[in-house]
Amino acid sequence: MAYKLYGAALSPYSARCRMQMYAKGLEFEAVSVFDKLSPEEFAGLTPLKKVPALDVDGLILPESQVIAEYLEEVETDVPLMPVSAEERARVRLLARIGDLYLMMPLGKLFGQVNPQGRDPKLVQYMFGELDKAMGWLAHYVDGSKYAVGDKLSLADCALIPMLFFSSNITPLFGRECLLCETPVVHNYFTKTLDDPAVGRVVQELEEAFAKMMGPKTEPQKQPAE
Ligand SMILES: N[C@@H](CCC(=O)N[C@@H](CS)C(=O)NCC(=O)O)C(=O)O
Repeated sequence: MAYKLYGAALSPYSARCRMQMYAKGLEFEAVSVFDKLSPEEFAGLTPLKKVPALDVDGLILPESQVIAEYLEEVETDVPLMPVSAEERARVRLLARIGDLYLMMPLGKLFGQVNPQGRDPKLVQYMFGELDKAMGWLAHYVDGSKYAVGDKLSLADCALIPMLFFSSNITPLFGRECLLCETPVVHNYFTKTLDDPAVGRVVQELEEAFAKMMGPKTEPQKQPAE
């Protein structure tokens, strides 16, 4: 099958699909939607107008979770779902906690990054929601290298890009290491970077995030004349 992934470098949902496709060893063409397509062209592909969308020989599938499940069904050589029903349920639960309860406050905080015009009450509320979601993740992850069991799963594909965002956005609000405040999650995030598919995606996200933030001002070594 010929795959084309319509995505965006910084989108955690696109990163979720890339991680799965890297782990499965699937070839695909990556199309950076917001650079390459007009809004009309993208709307012609999917009325949701959201990335990612996967083109499978002309069939366009939107929604990262739907894409993930589709790929699990058709590309079975490297499965990213555990065998037992209990572990499979936990994979789905963790991805769902990420989708519903982690991404909601993160999305709102992303809109508040600029200190000018920031709404402190909204920010405080969203940090409360984020803290709750981190606590729920801590309850359900194994606390080892992978979220569930001893292999990469769809839970890792969903969560790692979201945790990358949590750890990069929150310092802009003065919470220097949000993940360190939840050691089980922090441990999981740092250990899983060893996995080649995880490491590759996190590096891509780091590059895209650095590009978005612009060049850092180097500290002055010499006193100004
Ligand atoms: N539930 C969707 C969320 C996708 C999403 O919100 N993508 C964002 C980028 S991270 C987007 O395309 N935003 C553009 C828009 O909403 O118009 C999924 O899992 O794929």
